[in-house]
Amino acid sequence: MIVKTFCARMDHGGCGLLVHVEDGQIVRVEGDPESPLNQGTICAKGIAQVERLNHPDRLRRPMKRAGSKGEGKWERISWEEALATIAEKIKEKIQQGEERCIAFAQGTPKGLELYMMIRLANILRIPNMVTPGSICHMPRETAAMITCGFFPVPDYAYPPALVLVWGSNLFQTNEEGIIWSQLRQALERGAKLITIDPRKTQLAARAHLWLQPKPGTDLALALGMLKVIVEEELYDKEFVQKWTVGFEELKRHLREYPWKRVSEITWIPEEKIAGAARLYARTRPACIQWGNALEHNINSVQSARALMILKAVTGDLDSPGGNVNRSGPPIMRPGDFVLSKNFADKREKLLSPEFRLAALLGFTPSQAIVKAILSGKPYPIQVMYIQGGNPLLSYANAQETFQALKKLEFLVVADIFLTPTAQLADVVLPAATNFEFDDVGHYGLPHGFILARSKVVDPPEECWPDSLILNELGKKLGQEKFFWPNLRACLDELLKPAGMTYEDFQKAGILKGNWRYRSYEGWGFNTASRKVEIYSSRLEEWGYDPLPVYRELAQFLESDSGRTPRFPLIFTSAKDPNYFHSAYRNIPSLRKLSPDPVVLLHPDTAEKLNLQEGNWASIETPRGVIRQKVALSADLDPRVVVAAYGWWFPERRDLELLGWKESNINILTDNNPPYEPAIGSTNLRAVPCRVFKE
Ligand SMILES: Nc1nc2c(c(=O)[nH]1)N[C@H]1C(S)=C(S)[C@@H](COP(=O)(O)OP(=O)(O)OC[C@H]3O[C@@H](n4cnc5c(=O)[nH]c(N)nc54)[C@H](O)[C@@H]3O)O[C@H]1N2
Ligand SMILES: Nc1nc2c(c(=O)[nH]1)N[C@H]1C(S)=C(S)[C@@H](COP(=O)(O)OP(=O)(O)OC[C@H]3O[C@@H](n4cnc5c(=O)[nH]c(N)nc54)[C@H](O)[C@@H]3O)O[C@H]1N2
Ligand code: SF4
Ligand SMILES: [Mo]
Repeated sequence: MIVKTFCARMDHGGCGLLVHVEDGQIVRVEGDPESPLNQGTICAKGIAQVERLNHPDRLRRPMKRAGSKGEGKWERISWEEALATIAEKIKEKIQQGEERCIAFAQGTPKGLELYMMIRLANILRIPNMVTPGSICHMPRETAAMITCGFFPVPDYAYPPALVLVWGSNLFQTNEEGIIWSQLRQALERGAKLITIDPRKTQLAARAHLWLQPKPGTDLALALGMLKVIVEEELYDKEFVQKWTVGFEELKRHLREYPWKRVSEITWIPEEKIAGAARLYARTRPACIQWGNALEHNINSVQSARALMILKAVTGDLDSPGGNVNRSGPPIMRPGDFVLSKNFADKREKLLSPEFRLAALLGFTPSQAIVKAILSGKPYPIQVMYIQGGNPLLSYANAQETFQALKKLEFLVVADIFLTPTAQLADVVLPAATNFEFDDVGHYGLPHGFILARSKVVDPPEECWPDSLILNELGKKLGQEKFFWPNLRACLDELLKPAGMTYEDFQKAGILKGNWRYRSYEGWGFNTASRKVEIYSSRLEEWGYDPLPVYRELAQFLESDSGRTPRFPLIFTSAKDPNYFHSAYRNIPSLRKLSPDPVVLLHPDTAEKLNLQEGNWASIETPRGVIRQKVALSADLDPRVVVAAYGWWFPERRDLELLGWKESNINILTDNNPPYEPAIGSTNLRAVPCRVFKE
């Protein structure tokens, strides 16, 4: 039997797949040639899903801790007991009037389960919902909303005449479900390419112009490019005049970014900055493909704002081949699904209301939770439920995260494997995963469509979909009226406003909204001024910079006051093409492709450090030391190293929590202030470090 569905959980998903089933087991997965997003392409991770689903180490039944935390002793329990235990803990806090001491946490959102979790939290008036939002997508999304009232996606199909790829490795990450082959097709149809990346990625290698910035200086570069475009009058005068506010203020602001200063900050020659700005502004239509790298420092929101301004002044915002507004299908809105009205005063109750953009979206940055667990301030967090996340590997400052998770009174983790984080839990729940239940892909994403991620096989043994776990937990907590008899009923309700059932949706596969260009022409933009707000009065009102101001990242300066810096190199990172964050190191075919955590060094740097390809090197910051295996790349700036992210060793049962701290990049990162002031991003990249031979 062959079932059509969509890929998920190996990145943000989106490829249409043909899943081959024999005797109730998935035996093979291939790309669906009829799917418009990928047209038959598939990647190594997509193929490897078969190994993941049938993996011998999968969690298959609920368990509770038998020994001390992290000791690795477990006792099998029934779902009845698991749910009753969790409900009891939650009820206890609610009865004490301390529901704020509970936190729900989600890793990368995967599907409907995120919204189900927020729904349950809102019903129970649990304020803190931790997500990677402050360092993933939300800086871009909020910057876009504030500037023009929608999240602009690249219009590859038109196609653009130029694509500016900025801090994105789209060919290997398919960031936010924009499948790489869409960009490749635009390039094949003649689009010019500018890439901004410290690494020579596949995209950089084929770019007309590759700019190699000092990591963490993107905002300065964007301001430098804007200065060229404004001074040389390369912008779309009519659009700027008619549809923007704050252009004159921007002009004045840019005086503070003379080319020379920008060049010194970014390490990019002045002429190259000007060349990129001219090529970008003169080639119309152009779109920007921005990536996650922009969000991994304390300038995250303002960097995204600067890129929004670049999109706007060229006049390509929401026009064909630019970055467009894709309205979604008329299904239940996420805000309604999560019952945000039931907890209207949530913002005031958050741990960190000072991050106003995070509060607006209703999430709590991870460091705020970690600090509250450890310090009890502004109030303690004692109970935590983590779903589909591995904070020991993904949160900044892993040592502190470890201390915090250990200190919790009660920790529940739902995962498909016994990760280092799950090993610290009191109760572990075996999640079913994609292909094992019906789900909606791209729900809540701004791409203007949703995908029917149909179930293909039953989950193994006692694995349950996350959404079902929460649905049943909700009922156990006496909230029957907010939950459903089964997940299909929930999905039908979600689709009802579109006049269809989940079954109808499955037949359609993809459900799009009503897409049109320049939708602002009727009502204007969805901002207070009805224009694109180059100067943001909203940010000003909140006490933030109304125009993007570049700030030095200033990390670990206290330990580098001597004449020869102790931490002379800078590390940055990128996602591994063959894994999803910290997951799937236990999948044989993927491990063969990326066997070790690899740190990339320039050959001259390696020589000075007496390191050779294949040696194990130590990487150190004031937060800690890790080890990774050296590979050389002459394309790197000698002052920069690229470290691997997400590493633990599922096979190393001899190491504490399966080697959670051996090679984990977040042992090196910091979670202390300063933070990005509006959303709470921490510096995960551009971190000063020292590298030495083991
Ligand atoms: N230093 C540094 N830190 C980073 C980043 C970085 O680039 N550098 N990237 C950041 C970004 S962008 C993000 S989004 C976060 C990601 O942070 P996390 O989401 O915490 O990272 P993952 O390793 O993907 O953890 C997801 C877990 O979900 C499990 N899982 C898979 N499918 C399912 C399922 O269906 N149900 C359940 N319950 N579990 C499932 C996997 O086994 C895995 O253990 O990390 C951030 N941290
Ligand atoms: N294979 C794979 N795919 C994934 C994921 C995964 O873990 N693995 N994770 C998913 C998630 S949650 C996310 S958020 C996306 C992220 O996907 P992307 O947006 O592509 O992000 P990254 O791969 O983290 O980094 C992108 C590029 O930024 C470069 N870079 C590093 N530092 C800087 C810098 O300071 N400035 C600039 N301009 N560039 C820099 C890196 O070299 C890299 O090539 O990928 C998604 N897809
Ligand atoms: S590119 Fe992403 S969505 Fe497509 S098959 Fe690979 S992992 Fe799945
Ligand atoms: Mo992410």
